[in-house]
Amino acid sequence: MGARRTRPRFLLWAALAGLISGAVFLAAAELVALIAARSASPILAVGSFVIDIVPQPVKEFAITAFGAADKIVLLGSLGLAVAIASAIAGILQYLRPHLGVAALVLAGVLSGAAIVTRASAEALSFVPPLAGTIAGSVILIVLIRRLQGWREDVTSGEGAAKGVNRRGFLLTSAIAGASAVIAGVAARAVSAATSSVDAIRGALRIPEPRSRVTIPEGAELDVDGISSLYTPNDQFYRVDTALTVPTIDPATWRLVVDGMVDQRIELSFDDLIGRGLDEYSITLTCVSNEVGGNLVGSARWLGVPVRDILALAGVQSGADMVLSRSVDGYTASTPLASLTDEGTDAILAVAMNGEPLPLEHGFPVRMVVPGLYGYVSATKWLTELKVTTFARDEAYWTPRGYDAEAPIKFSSRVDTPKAGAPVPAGTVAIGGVAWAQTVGIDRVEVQIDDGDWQEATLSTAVNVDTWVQWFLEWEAEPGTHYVTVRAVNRDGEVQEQERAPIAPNGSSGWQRTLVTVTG
Ligand SMILES: Nc1nc2c(c(=O)[nH]1)N[C@H]1C(S)=C(S)[C@@H](COP(=O)(O)O)O[C@H]1N2
Ligand SMILES: [Mo]
Repeated sequence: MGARRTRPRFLLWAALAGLISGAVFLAAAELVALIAARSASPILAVGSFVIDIVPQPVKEFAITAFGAADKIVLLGSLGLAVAIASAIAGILQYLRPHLGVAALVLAGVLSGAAIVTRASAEALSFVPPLAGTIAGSVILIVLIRRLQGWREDVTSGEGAAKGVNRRGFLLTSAIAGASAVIAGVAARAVSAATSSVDAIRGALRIPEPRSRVTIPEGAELDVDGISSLYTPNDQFYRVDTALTVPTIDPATWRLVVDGMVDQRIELSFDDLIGRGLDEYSITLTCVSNEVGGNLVGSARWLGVPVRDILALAGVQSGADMVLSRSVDGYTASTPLASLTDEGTDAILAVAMNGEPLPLEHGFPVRMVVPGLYGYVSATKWLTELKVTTFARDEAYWTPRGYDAEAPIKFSSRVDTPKAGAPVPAGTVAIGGVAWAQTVGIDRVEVQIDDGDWQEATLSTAVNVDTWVQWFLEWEAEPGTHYVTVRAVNRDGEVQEQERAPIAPNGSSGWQRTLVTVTG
């Protein structure tokens, strides 16, 4: 075999060496992160960075196409990109010594920059990417040296019999590769399992509220296929930019109220719940909810009015906005009036449907504001309320294509029959939910094909901030039929018919479903 013909094969081995060095880089960083700085995982930091910089239409597409799996898809793509880049680094190092190491150093610097600029950065956050860079580079240098030795053995014809370099390369590759996979996976698993916040949450006892929401007779209809009045926590939609769920110990949690206030204050979790909790029933809606979509859910929350907490600090005149901030750096801009008006139940919530907030839904404290889309009001893992002005401060989504202020557009949804699920002819219940937070639903109307609008039966409203259920009995005849639904709110306004996309301030339009009735 001549030197030229062996080359492609060695390039492949070099790519493998690169891949293994990349794996060692990540595994070493994860291991060191366990000790030095839990939040400083290069792959997660780069993932979070990508989430923050991807253009708004791409993000929208990801939420629509992958739903709750969007983060897994992101991590998978990132893993693939890292694998390709590592393989290239291996080939570079083989062709031009130092070039591959330079690529790893660059990866270390870039991921290090992503880590130390995150809101959750700690003093030692630079250590894990540094450790990864060193470990990855050492392995890359050793493996490529062995590989070059192997190639010389082959081309010179000497040593080939002994095969020292070949065996050395293969053995080092196998050991380094296997150790990296085992150590990397174990470090992640340990990190997840020992984030003791799960256990702390399990042991946390939230005091009984001073008041409970009265659920009136008839608040929940007995019709198959309609969303329940309250959405179980494990079925509640989740939307956020957090690649991994922030873990906050309530014992160390602090809420800072600052900005345009008479005095900056800091509250502990006990300070907050010690003020006394009340129960609130509020339907949350995401601006990304399409007509007929499921990014909306209802819960009973225990919380403290935001206005009471703001009053402790003393809001100064001239302020018109509260910028709420999450531990992960996320921010929302809420009009001051939506928080302070006596008529609105804007709260700092600590419990959801009878248990402490689930970690994914903002444990230990989040905001919930009736009538405003989640992105401008419902900050999870809350750490700061900054009293300010719209002129001075901007929230996370504002430079990313969404309005700074965004009241919920009232809407209605068909839950049953489901589009694409044929129903037998005869009496069919058409039903769903409708919401008009802060105003209330007056009625829901249904149109079959081009027929007259018929008024649906409503459940008894718990309050104006909670969705109502609705249904209409229909004598369905065989064939295909269009079912259209619209709501009328208690101000007498009819739901907007004209379709609008979710950006910049929420979708609108009447939901129209095609129902197949079998004979
Ligand atoms: N920290 C943080 N809070 C956040 C978000 C976020 O990305 N980060 N997303 C907001 C958006 S867009 C919505 S719709 C609601 C969703 O709350 P849920 O996930 O509990 O349903 O949370 C809001 N609070
Ligand atoms: Mo949202």
